[in-house]
Parts: sequence; C-alpha cells; structure tokens
Amino acid sequence: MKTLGYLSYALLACLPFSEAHPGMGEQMAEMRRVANKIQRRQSKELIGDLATLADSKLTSIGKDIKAILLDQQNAESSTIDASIPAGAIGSAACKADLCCHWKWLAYEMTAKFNGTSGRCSKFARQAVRLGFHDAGVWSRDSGYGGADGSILLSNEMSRADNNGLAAIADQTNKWYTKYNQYGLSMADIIQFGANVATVVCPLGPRIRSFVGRKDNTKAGPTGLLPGEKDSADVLIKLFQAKTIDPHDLVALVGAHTTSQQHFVNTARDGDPQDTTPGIWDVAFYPQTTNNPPVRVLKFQSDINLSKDSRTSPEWAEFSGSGGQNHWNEDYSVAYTRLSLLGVNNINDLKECTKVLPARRSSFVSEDQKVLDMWLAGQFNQLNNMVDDAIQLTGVTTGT
Ligand code: HEM
Ligand SMILES: *[C@@H]1O[C@H](CO)[C@@H](O)[C@H](O)[C@H]1NC(C)=O
Ligand SMILES: CC(=O)N[C@H]1CO[C@H](CO)[C@@H](O)[C@@H]1O
Repeated sequence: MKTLGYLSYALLACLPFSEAHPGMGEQMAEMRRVANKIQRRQSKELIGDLATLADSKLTSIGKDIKAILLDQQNAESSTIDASIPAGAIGSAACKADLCCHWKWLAYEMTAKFNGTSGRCSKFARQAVRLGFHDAGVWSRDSGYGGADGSILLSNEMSRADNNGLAAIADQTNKWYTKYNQYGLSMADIIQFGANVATVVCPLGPRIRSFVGRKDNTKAGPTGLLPGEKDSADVLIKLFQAKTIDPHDLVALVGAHTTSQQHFVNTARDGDPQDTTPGIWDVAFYPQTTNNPPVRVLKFQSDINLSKDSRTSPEWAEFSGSGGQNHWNEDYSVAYTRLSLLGVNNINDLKECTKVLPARRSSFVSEDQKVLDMWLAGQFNQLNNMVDDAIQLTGVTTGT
C-alpha cells in the first residue's frame, strides 16, 4: 500500500483548507486525515444489489447511496419540508404522498425522543441501538439477516444481546401496528427511528433516510453482535465481516456518547458512558481514555478500541478540536452502511429525509450543575430522571 500512501500525499497538495489560520499541528492533522480518507476509499466495499449493478442501471438514489458507501459523498442533509402533511393519517391524500405517513411518524417519534431537558430520552438512545441490533445481525457469510425488521418480527428480542431494548421494542411495535397498513415496513420504521433519534439528540447529525426495505419474520443468525468484554481484535474482525472497517467502527461506537447502561453493571443501573448522556457530543472519546467522574462507567470494549493501534488514531482525532463535525460526518456515512446491511434492493429505495426534524448545532444543559453533582456520585435517585431526559430543576447547589 506504499504507493497509495505517496499518491494520497501528492493529492493533498491540491486540497484547500477550510480553517482560516490553523496552526501547523492542526494542518498536519488535517493532512493526515484527508490522506487516510483517500486511502480508506480504495478499500470500501459495496453491498447488496449495488455490488453487482452496472452504473448505467443505477437510479439517482442508487447513485447517491453508492457514492456514500464509497465515502465520496456526505450522508447528511439539511433539506426540510416545513409544510403540514398532505393529509390526515390514512386519508387518500396522505396515501398518495410517499413521505406523508413518514411525516406523521416523525412527529410521534420526535415527541417520544425529545426530553423536557432538551436532551434525548432513553427511547431515543434505545432507538439508535435497536437500529444497530436489527441491521448488525448480518455478515458477508451469513447470507441472511440484516436490516429486515426481524429483531421485532421474530423471537430475537429473547436474546441477551437485546437486554435494555424492551421499552423501544414495545413502542416500535405500536408504531408498526399503526403505520404498517399504510405500507411502512418494520425494517424501515426501525432505521427511520434510529435516524430521527440521532437528530433529536442535541448536536446529532441529520442522516439521509431511505425507505423501501423488505421485512423478514425469520430470526437472524446468532453470534453476530459484539460483547462488552470483547477485545479490540475480536471487535475489529466482527465488524470487518459486516464490511465495516476499523475507522467506521470507531465512528459508530461513538453512539455511546448518549448512553446510560442498565445491564453491564446492574448495581450501577443508569450510569452513563460519558458526562453528557442524551447529548450527541464527542466527550465520550477523550473520557474513555481519561479519568472521568466516578459515575461514568466505561465499557471494556470501548477502552480496548481506544488503545488498539488500528483504532486509536481515529479515537484521538474524534477527541481533538474539530472532532464534532468530523465525527458527525463519519458517523453518518458509517451508519448509512450499517442501516443497509442485508438489503438487496438498495437501488429501488426512496428517500424521506425531508420529514426529519431540524438538527441542533448548539446546546446548553441548563441543569448541568445538578448533573455534575450527580456525576460526582451524589443523588443516586436521579438516575431514572436523567435517563428520561427530564429537566432537573429546583435543586440548589448551595454555592
Ligand atoms: C463495539 C461494539 C459495541 C459493544 C460491545 C456495545 C455494547 C453496548 C452495551 C453493553 C450497552 C449497554 C446496554 C445496557 O446495559 O442497557 C450499549 C448501549 C448502547 N449502544 Fe452499544 N455497543 C457496541 C456498538 C454500538 C454501535 C455500533 C452502536 C450504534 C451505532 C451502539 C449504540 C448504543 C447506544 C445508543 C446505546 C445506549 C442505549 C441506552 O442508553 O439505553 N453501540 N452498547
Ligand atoms: C426538543 O426540545 C427542545 C427544548 O425543549 C427544543 O428546543 C427543540 O427544538 C426540540 N427539538 C425538536 C426536534 O422538536
Ligand atoms: C484483550 C484485551 O485487551 N482486553 C482488555 C480490554 O480492556 C480491559 C479493561 O481495560 C482489560 O482488562 C482487558 O485486558
């Protein structure tokens, strides 16, 4: 790969820098990042029908998704349709409009995912994880499984892998009962839910949202989801078998920035994985390698990934300045791939990104003083309130 390396650095000479007067160190970091990106592109793998379809056969959405999978195009979009839905749920006007029922569903999801604190709720965080656990049950060798709705349409929820997803499973089943009659598949509702949840979390990216996946009532293969005690090597190989490279894996586990665990350590039910649960910031990365307040519970798998030479450079980059935009961009590309594993009609998908709510690019936690005391190990009883993203008011700090 040496020649590719030289090629990458040669190409850099033509690339403009976006920052006005970045320091030399930052310039070097940016150069390394772009060079790595160019190198990574060479090894990006196509999936599903896109692996075999000729370019001349691609629809415009097929072309876009292919470019996203090859890391040649951003997967974020700010295109918003602010008009009211074309008609009431179930009306002829709504049925005639591709994204109308998706818009109603986006309203319902947003209400469920947005806490009174403005942070995203436990439903949002479980929705992101549900999207991963439906799609992630797939590998190049499995031949079946993936983003097919089977996590809720079969008995997969009885697997220990899916502990912690009961609340979003119940809620998603209700949405399916209400909307499947209008053509919305379970597989799509789950992936759409993950994308709505991501953008409802403050600072989260607004990921392009495609619909048209097919449902499958057959349970996916077992043994394809990661464990919290896995080594970096096991995790890297597990994800590589899903066509997800180490870089994309680092981007994806950043979703733990929002997390509050319940089953890794049941004695510490509700303890978060960084100091800002319910916020899609990059605090998770540096806090995994440092010493955060006592209530932050780090997963061994995350610690291991932060240290392995194949994943630690990216971990450090997301931790550094400019990490948020870089991470949002990379997460969106990586999640788009994840959300399409096992999907064999990618070229026929349609797009309803415009019905997602707007993203929030800044956020102030108004109850941070109370949160900080909670993080320092006081107020155990606040765990569930933080989990539900309830505004914590009326507690004086005495300072
Ligand atoms: C390295 C592989 C991974 C491992 C070992 C892992 C493991 C876990 C575990 C054990 C939990 C806590 C569940 C609980 O106790 O309630 C969790 C939470 C979570 N995971 Fe992962 N995960 C991995 C990758 C991912 C990926 C790729 C995503 C999404 C793209 C993701 C999204 C989440 C989210 C959003 C939560 C928070 C759930 C909540 O707050 O209820 N994880 N993960
Ligand atoms: C979520 O709630 C916050 C504050 O309550 C509000 O500022 C924000 O716009 C809401 N987000 C969405 C997508 O509705
Ligand atoms: C294989 C490996 O590196 N496992 C490590 C994962 O992280 C935990 C916590 O730091 C270590 O104890 C393991 O040895």
